[in-house]
Amino acid sequence: MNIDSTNALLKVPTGALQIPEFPPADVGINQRDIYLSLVIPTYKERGNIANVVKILSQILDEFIPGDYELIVVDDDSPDMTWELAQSLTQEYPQLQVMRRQEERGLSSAVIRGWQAARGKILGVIDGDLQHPPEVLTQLLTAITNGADLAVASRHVDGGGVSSWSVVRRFLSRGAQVLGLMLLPGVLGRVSDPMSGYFMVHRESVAGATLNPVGYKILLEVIGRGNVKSIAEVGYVFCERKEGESKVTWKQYVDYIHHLVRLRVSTGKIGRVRRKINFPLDRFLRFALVGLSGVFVDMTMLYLLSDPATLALPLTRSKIIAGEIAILNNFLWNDAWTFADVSMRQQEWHQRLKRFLKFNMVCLAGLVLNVLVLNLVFNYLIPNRYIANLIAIAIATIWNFWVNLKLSWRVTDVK
Ligand SMILES: Nc1nc2c(ncn2[C@@H]2O[C@H](COP(=O)(O)OP(=O)(O)O)[C@@H](O)[C@H]2O)c(=O)[nH]1
Ligand SMILES: [Mg+2]
Repeated sequence: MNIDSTNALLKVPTGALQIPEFPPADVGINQRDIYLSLVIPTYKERGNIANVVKILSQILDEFIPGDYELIVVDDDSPDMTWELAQSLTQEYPQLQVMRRQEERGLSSAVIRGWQAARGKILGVIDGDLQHPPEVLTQLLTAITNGADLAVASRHVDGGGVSSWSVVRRFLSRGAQVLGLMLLPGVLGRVSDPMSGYFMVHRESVAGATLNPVGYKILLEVIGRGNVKSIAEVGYVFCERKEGESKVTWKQYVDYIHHLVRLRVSTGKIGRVRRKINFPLDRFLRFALVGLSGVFVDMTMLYLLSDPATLALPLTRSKIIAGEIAILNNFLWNDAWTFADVSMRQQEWHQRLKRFLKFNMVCLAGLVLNVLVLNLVFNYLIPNRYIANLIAIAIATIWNFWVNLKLSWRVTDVK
């Protein structure tokens, strides 16, 4: 009998990046719960993947035979890593492969893999053999001994980096110090918060919506999960033999973005934010667009009314300049601040309607601006610049709030 034992590709989970409390019913080759699900995120690891699967399988077959699965999550690598990995599933039935075509990025790849996992323990290891596979058994032992989270660390006894340049060592440590200042409650709990090699109990992360940017998934797990006890195991970050690192400057920028986002959404600030439920990200984008409008307005005013240029009358120039600034702001807000909403209503008449509403709201905002300026200046603070700042702030909030409720609102309800 010729049974094809190749696993089908795993379906890519969609929606929020949230780990379910129990394994989803429709995953994988067999429905039985298992102990460990180890995710291997890959991008262009064709030269490594076969070796990685072979070594990991050897170790785990010996340590927890039949009680684990390997999940390769490949972001549609141009070198077809996913295809090669898929061809290995005949020989390694505990291996499953997910090919992502819609999403990208290391952290979300790991979470998508965990979402499809059957294991009680969720783990991650790089697919390039820089994480020494033999440390797996120590991590598993630490978990069995009661840790919620076991992290392979370069900065405890037995740990280190083998071939990093001075620059990369410096950046890595700098990133850690910055993180410690911004998020001591998260980064202070482990010696190597940048580690991408760890295992965690499903129940410690289930239910939390993870929201990572870039590379540092462990920060999310500690910051948003419910991790009580942490164990660390030293390891030496090995040299890469095949393929190349995908770390670029973007990862450092992403990292800072990630820290700030975690800072704002967890802890005290996060609790207050959730209570008042204010869309801060959106507001900041709106305010930034508003600032760009000031420059447009100023430039237009100069071009139209300055004696050195067109020398039109001031009021007429200001009306035109103001209107162009409003148009500028509308276009940016439509394409960026409220992109999620406008994407669902792209027809021209819908756009025009939004623009007209935006225009009206901004004009009303201008009236409000003048009113507040007069009130504050005459009755509260007799300093015209401070009064103006307050007036601008109030008008901006007004503009934002009314536009949020009125202009960028999904009106086509099915
Ligand atoms: N799925 C997926 N994997 C990625 C992505 N970027 C990196 N990886 C994988 O994540 C692991 C670590 O990446 P690497 O570039 O080696 O980082 P470094 O070891 O810190 O230099 C490797 O297995 C990569 O193939 C990505 O965008 N998507
Ligand atoms: Mg690597």
